[in-house]
Amino acid sequence: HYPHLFEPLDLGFTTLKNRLVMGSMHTGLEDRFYNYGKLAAYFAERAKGGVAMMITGGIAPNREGWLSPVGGTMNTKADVINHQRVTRAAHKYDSKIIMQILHSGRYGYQPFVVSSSPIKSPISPFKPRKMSIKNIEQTVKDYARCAKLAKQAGYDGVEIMGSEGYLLNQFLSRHVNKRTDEYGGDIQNRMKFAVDVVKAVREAAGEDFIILFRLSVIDLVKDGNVMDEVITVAKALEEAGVTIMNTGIGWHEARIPTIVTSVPRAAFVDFTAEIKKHINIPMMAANRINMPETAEEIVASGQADMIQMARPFLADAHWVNKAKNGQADRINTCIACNQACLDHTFANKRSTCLVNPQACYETELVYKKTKKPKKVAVIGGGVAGMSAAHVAALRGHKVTLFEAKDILGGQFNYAKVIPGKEEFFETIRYYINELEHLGVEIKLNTKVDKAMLEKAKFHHVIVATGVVPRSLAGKLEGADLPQVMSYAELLSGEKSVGDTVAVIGAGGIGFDVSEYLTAKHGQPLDELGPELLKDPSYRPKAQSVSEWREEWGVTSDTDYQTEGGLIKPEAIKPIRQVYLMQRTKGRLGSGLNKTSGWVHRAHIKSHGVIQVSGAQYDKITNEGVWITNNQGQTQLLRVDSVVVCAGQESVVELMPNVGDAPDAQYHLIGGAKLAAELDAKRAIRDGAEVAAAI
Ligand code: FMN
Repeated sequence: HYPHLFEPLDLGFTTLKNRLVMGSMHTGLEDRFYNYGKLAAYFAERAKGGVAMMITGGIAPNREGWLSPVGGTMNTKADVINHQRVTRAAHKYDSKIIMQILHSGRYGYQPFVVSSSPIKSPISPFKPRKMSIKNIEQTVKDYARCAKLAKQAGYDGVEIMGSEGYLLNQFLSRHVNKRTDEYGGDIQNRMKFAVDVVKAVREAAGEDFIILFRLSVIDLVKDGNVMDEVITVAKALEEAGVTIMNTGIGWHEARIPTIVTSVPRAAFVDFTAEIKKHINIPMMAANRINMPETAEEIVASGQADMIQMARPFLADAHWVNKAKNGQADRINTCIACNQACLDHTFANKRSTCLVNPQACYETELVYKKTKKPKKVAVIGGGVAGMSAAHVAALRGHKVTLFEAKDILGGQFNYAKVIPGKEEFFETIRYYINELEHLGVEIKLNTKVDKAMLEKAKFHHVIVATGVVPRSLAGKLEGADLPQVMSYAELLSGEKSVGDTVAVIGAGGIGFDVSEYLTAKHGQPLDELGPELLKDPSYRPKAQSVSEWREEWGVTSDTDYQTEGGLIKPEAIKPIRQVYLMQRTKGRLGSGLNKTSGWVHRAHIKSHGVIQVSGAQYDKITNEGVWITNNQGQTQLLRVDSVVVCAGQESVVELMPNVGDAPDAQYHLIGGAKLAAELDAKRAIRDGAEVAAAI
């Protein structure tokens, strides 16, 4: 299986056992010494899973380079001892481990920040101090010392972070670097700092040490480098002593999405391939590569020598072995939602994974084999129920999963048909395969009642009956008209809409529905028909890379001469006129997730969605929706159809009443426990935690 991915790579002084690398992710565990045991367990699990090499989250070479106050360090003997726990764990299971050295420059969330020029970034509150030449020279030494200590700690190498708009990138590109001394001006000068760092690290750490450099192959910002400049830098870095070149895509402040789920798979690989043509060291592709077919294709076609995946290793620690054993359909695929990894990082919380709550909790959320298998009923085949059934069966319990509908997956079946959310299909596929593999008895089209449950004598009943969309019938005049529908009726293909649509409620689902209604690559569900939508193997087609680039304004010319690879985005003609409305005042979508919300807001803006906030809904008639707007005036929005996205309500009929004492133990999880906004992260974790404890 995947012969190119599993061909070893000889680096001269050492060999990588395959071409698969876990990319750098700051999880939050590296910032506190008392968490290094947990960090070691996290890496050990991935090493066991067969990965050839792993890269730690960014560690600052000095205090100025901290990403946040008191971030992870490698400055002292004590640091060396902490890090040894990590390197031993990786080596125990035959994986190489690399420490990333990341100096945040002006992206640091702390007052000591420095940069090439004293220009504040649009995404951070601190204005940097311009680095003096002495300061630069000292920082070069700090990198070298840090690398030397990393070697002492047992790391097989270091990765020097030169992309994503961090310090070295701030020198490499004119976007920030306005210097007139020998570190500014043309590309020879702008790359001097990065080249000096590599030389110093090579000298300090010796020849038998892997040096990766994460190079920004496309900056995606104004005044960013052109491809010729990127190639010049790549060649100079090779010359200076880099062992493997890694790919970085876009600055954090870029207004082009680079890792969210709507970015097509392998969307940037041709830029990596362009660099590879000009250098002689191995080149690694990165970003939004999450399944073995994609990875194999990249290496087989010669676009890159190695594949880095970051979040896919949070989602499934055993990705590599599963691919090797021909079990790709059992991989828990990264759906690039960011909800439990990057969103947590930005909230200063430990990273984990929406589809794998064990990630970074390896020592805390343990699925122990049971000595006393019990009869477990799980009611509801959404992700909460499937997660519970999966973990319970994994532990050896005898599990029956009941689902009232004829399809497993619950709300994820609606999510997967939203343009740009096709990856959600993979989670349903994963669970269905796992449940079958573990011998869970699945009863579709089965509406369970209390009598039936009592008769079957289960030891545990896990109620995961989920939610129903909140209806406005009886609360808003006209809400029962035929052109008014719930998001579920729309996204299951049961009902269709006209050319003008009002969406009531601008939470996550209201945004999703607005995107579905306006995106030109969306599939018309009413044409597909409910039958296909009920087929769990139906995978909606994702946007192509070229369509996506045109929409966002990213060049398709790998030898691009436009700064940062930006081009003018296409002018979008929305396929429908949509009004997206909310009752509260203020900006729409302010409650969306930090790292993906801006992408959704940008979509509805570019697709001409009319945003209405502070609306009071008066009535719906055949003419449209009557509202009182935030100036107190009555207004008619003339629309053909209305989609209600006004939240959901828990379905809890099957929970016993307080005071009843049924034989079985009952547990309530997921949306059935708390409807609020749909929260798959909590649903999956609830399911896993309950099942881990029975
Ligand atoms: N990249 C770095 O170079 N250094 C970091 O410290 C770093 N921290 C990250 C933390 C989290 C929680 C995530 C999700 C990503 C981080 N990244 C970091 C970016 C990843 O290395 C990678 O480029 C990105 O996740 C896209 O690749 P993927 O689709 O394979 O996940």
